[in-house]
Amino acid sequence: MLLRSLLLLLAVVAAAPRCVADDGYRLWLKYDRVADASRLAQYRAAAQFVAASGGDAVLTTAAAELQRGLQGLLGQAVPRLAAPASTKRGILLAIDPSANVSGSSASRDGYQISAQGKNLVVKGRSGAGVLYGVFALLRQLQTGQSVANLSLTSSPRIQYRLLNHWDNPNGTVERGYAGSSIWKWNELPQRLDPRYTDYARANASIGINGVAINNVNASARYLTAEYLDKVKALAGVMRPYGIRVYLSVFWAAPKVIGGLKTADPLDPQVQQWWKAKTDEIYRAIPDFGGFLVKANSEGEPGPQDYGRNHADGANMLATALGTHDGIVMWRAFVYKAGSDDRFKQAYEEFKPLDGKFSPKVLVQVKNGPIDFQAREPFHPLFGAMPQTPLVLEVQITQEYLGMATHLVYLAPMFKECLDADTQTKGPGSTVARVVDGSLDQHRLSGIAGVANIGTDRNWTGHPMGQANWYAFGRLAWDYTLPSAAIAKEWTQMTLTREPKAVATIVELMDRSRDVYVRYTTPLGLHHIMGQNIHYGPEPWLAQAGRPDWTAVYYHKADSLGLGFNRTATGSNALALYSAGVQQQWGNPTTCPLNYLLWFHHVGWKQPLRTGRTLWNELVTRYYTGADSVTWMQQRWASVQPAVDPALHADVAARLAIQRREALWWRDACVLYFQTFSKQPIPAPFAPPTRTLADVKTLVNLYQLK
Ligand code: BDP
Repeated sequence: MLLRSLLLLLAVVAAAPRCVADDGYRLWLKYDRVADASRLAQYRAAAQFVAASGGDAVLTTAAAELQRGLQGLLGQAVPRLAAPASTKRGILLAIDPSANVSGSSASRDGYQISAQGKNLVVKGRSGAGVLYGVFALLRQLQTGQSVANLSLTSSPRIQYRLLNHWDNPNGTVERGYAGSSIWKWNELPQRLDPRYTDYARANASIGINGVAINNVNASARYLTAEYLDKVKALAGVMRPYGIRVYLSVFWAAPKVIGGLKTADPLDPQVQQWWKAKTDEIYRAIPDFGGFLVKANSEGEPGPQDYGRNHADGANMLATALGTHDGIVMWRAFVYKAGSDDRFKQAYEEFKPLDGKFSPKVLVQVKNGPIDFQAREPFHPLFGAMPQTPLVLEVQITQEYLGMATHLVYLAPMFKECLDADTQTKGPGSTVARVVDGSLDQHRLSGIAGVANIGTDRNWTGHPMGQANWYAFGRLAWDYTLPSAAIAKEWTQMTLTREPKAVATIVELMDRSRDVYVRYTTPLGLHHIMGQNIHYGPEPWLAQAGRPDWTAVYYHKADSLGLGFNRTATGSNALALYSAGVQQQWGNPTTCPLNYLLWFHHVGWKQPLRTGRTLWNELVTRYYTGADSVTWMQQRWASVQPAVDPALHADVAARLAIQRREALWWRDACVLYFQTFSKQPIPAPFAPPTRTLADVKTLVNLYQLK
């Protein structure tokens, strides 16, 4: 009797849904059992087996992932068979190089999902294609879509979809806000942290197919035999997920670890060193992706140290790659001290090199001309180098966007750049079409996101930061997806399926970036953040290592007005854009207000098209921006019943910090700029209750060593 009750008790406990606080580790791949009974029945009927034949490693990953997903979502194990079972309905996985994957490109990564008789078939042009198809199918189930007569085809628009890790050998992450580096160099290659596999799965689920694992401010150490052994071990974890490993390289490595006297790209010994090193890498990692290079930028060495240019450097590495299937991504993030306008630097160095790069080289360009500010106009190099494939680099880690305390959903920002029309080949010459290669018929195309991933249990510090990792991958695959649609699928897979809560969260996410811009850098202000740490406001910063690291260099506030005159009467950086763009942005009455102070020095009392003067508009944006954080808090509070309690509390607490810091930004900027405008705070807003001196002490606190 006792035994029977005990067994009964055990059975009850085992059957009960597991009730653990959601620590965020599972990201959007939760695979919790489907709650809707009719959907569950539909899925169970359609997925009684998984059939896949062949030994392709990525196909094997796909089959295992499908089984894992189905087991969770359906609440029952689904067997894998070598061939379809005639009496049952199931899901067939197959590699078919001629699968009809639609899309603009004939990518090997494309997939097709269709009904075939009573079964569903997921075909890919390669193992990776099948894996992406499986994740697409699982996404259908996770978001509660019907699978009856399912027909989906998709192919990525961009070929190289990379995360860039700014991780250092000592475990720190440059501009990382989610703990330490996930790579445990001291343990590699003997111990493979299970987290590497979970990381690879997450990336594959959103179509990412490459990772540059180390900081662009690179250590030469990664090229030593000792470290290549470790990199090889990581590559082995990534490979079954269709992900290739890339390395950021330190330009002076031939000197530092090679014992040479020079790193001159035209020196035969240097060339030989890189060739031998590259061959050594490919012997260890046959599918090695290639090199990412930051050279002659922010103190890093480069070919200019020897009187050579970026093309000399990049082409030397391309020659070293030889017939290996790898590429060079050469960064265009360069600026020299002493220029009148940093905005123009990269353009001036790179534009003349268009046509001089070897076919294996892509030039990697940040979304905007300065440096990952909360809002930048698109980089003028997009459209200006038609003979060179350009990689778009965006920052997923929120260096200038509130790190891991501010909720800022970045898809709208990424899309703002991708959708921007360079007009270089007439209307419709968008940045996206430059990047995907279609505008200038390039064979290679790439996009890179600087990762926001660390050892925090939930990967990204801010739980909502996961959405930015997710959105980057989805947009890299298909930049036409709307931000809100991506936010919706992420929310449904990650936070809740309750429709009202989903709608609320999506709205909050989709507005969050604009809110952030309003309370930090409205109307086109930029680079007025705290020195070095890049956190909080410091618009009064006038002394730094270089003038273009101060704030006053950029906002140019004086008794007359505010903003950087980049028209012909100023630095004339506007001349770097096509005629159509110049025409619109060059005139303050037609320049979008979001870019106004990027290009114009506007009088404090100048009326804007909102009907307010510049000063009043500025104050209005700072105040309404900060108040919108209260709105975000209220919206978040309203979804409390639908979201995991621990996660809800975590986000609520971070929103409270965000509110405090939005007021910090507001007061700092309004009080500081008021010393120039000499204008009162307009009604209905109440002047800050603290003084500028009070606010300045807060900045100092954040910069305590
Ligand atoms: C800046 C970061 C710096 C990076 C640099 C880069 O502050 O840490 O090294 O970008 O992209 O925004 O190279």
